[in-house]
Amino acid sequence: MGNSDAGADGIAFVLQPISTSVGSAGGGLGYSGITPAVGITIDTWQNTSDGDPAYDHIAIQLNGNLDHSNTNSIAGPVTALSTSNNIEDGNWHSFRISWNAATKTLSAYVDGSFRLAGIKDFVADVFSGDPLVFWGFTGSTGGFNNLQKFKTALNPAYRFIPGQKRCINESIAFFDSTISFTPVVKCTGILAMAARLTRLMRIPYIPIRLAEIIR
Ligand SMILES: [Ca+2]
Ligand SMILES: [Ca+2]
Repeated sequence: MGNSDAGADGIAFVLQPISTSVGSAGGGLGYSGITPAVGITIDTWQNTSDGDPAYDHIAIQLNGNLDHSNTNSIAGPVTALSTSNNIEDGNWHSFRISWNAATKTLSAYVDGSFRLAGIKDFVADVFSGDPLVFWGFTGSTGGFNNLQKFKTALNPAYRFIPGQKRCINESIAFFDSTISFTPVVKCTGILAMAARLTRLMRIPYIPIRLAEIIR
């Protein structure tokens, strides 16, 4: 999230059905205005107009609406880190999202600590019954900024055959170079394939099925 406590603005993990949607204005984390959508926001700048607390916070917010005081606010805000009010410390932080399709519970963990959960039938209530949506991250900065980055736990890679100089009509060896804090317990079918293609083609969103439990 950068290394300046005076920086801004934050990022959002976003589920949404239209892969080309983009957000607006710095305080919107690149998520503002994207609808329908489910977002887990990590916000490092206090916008009083959104009801932001002074500390760096995490929340679950629907339909690109960053205001914590209306019905699009599902959970939070709480501190993004369980141990500090500041997440802009120059360190990588693990971010785990879990969707339990049976209990309709979306949970978020940072650095291994549970932060918050929201219970809602997102497929029915947000996506009009469509279980196939895209995931990705948005982010923004404004007059105050930070270098905000994310990397995925799923890490496909490829290698050329020794001496190979081109890929047209020649094969490329793909392999899984994923490093995870715990075993990746469910990554099959469309998610696994799309993750590989996404990584290689630099597509910002890949499709997943909300019926699956993400770990
Ligand atoms: Ca903010
Ligand atoms: Ca901060």
